[in-house]
Amino acid sequence: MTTLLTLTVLILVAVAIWQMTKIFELSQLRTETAQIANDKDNKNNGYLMLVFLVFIYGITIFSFWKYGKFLLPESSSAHGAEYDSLMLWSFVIIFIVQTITQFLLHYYAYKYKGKKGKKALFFADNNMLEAIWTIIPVIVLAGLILWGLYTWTDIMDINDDDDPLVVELYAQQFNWTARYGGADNVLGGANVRMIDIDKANVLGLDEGDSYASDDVIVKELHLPVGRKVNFKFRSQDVLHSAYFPHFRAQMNCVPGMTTEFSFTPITTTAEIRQNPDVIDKVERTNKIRAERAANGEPNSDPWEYDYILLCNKICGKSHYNMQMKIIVETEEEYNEWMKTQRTFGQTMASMQ
Ligand SMILES: [Cu+2]
Repeated sequence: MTTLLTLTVLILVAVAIWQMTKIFELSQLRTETAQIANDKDNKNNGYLMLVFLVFIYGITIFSFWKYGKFLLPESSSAHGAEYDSLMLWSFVIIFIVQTITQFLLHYYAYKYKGKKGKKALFFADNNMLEAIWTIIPVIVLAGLILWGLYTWTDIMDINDDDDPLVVELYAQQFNWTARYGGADNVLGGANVRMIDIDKANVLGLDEGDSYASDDVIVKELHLPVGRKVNFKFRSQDVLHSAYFPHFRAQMNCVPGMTTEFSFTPITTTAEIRQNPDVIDKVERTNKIRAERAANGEPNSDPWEYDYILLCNKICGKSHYNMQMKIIVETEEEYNEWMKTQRTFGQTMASMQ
């Protein structure tokens, strides 16, 4: 990669020097006829336009073929399907429009290439044409924007209907911590000023707040399938962004304020591991890892597919590795897991 970048920079520097020499030459006010394109030059450039057209179509098809398999599997949240179809339709429209317009652009550049004695036609305007290429994009874009607005309003409608599970996600350089409201499903008051490392009060919970004593603080996020989760995000230091790619969700974590997002997981971890795309991805990855293991290279342990929470704001040098595992499970499994967790009150009592 570094070699490629260095090579690109060198080529660009060479092109820049060549262009500067050319500008210098042209500024010498010599009227050299060699600088004016002749029919042969125009013809070559015309053909190059067609070659470039084939190149961009070719590279598009190649990219679909080569990188299509790196896309995320189907969404594991209730709102994700709508989000995905909005995205898909936007891409389909952009793709069709770009295929047609690139063809027109390059084909006409080829067709009307310069020729000695050929004169350009002065064509002022055509109302019909202008109406067509104004009205069609207006209708399509207005449709997409309205659909986007409705989808956005729907996704961002955060309310307490349907008894949502309340979970706080706390971001700091460079890790995540999750906090559940406990038996009462209410988060106790917290503030970074109340952080007390000696007592392991790492999230700054208000020890005097009765709601806080049953809160459960964990480093692995467990969610019951089919239940709405209302997330509250806090950050200790800088801007972070809680990114749940598999659930098509993202929200900024801003120091000094609480932000919110809500979604309902609909597929358990066990179920997504049975998804054909996921099985294929795991197989491919583990094949590479097996080769690594055979060569005694690092990162060679077999990989198991998991949902993951990532940070999507470049927040510092270990940003790339700021992540937390998410496990979506049945309600029974979730309850079993929750029973094994210590409450904040218990942790504080053990520190006395
Ligand atoms: Cu971060």
